[in-house]
Amino acid sequence: MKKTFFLFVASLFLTVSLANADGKDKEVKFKTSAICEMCKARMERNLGLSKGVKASNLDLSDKVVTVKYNPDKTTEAAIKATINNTGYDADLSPANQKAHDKLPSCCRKTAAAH
Ligand SMILES: [Cu+2]
Repeated sequence: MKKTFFLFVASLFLTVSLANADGKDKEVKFKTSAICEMCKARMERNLGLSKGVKASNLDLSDKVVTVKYNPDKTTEAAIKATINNTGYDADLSPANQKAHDKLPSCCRKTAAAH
């Protein structure tokens, strides 16, 4: 009985330390309307400048951006808004039209892949 209890406590400690292993950062992925390297640079730059975002990487092969963030400082909704305000869709949340229309024509949603 004592041994079982010890194992239980030990596993509890292990779980807690594993959960803290990579700090409190969270990761989220959004499907975006990005098209080219310029889109990638633009989106990653704006995400990098926004509060609470630790890192971001846009994969142009599937247009999914992966964002690492501090949940104490920002939210998934705020990150989505940053992407939308940069001119791109994020999942079902549409791009800010004004920001989208300011993008070079090759980066707009109507542009063909290049
Ligand atoms: Cu582009």
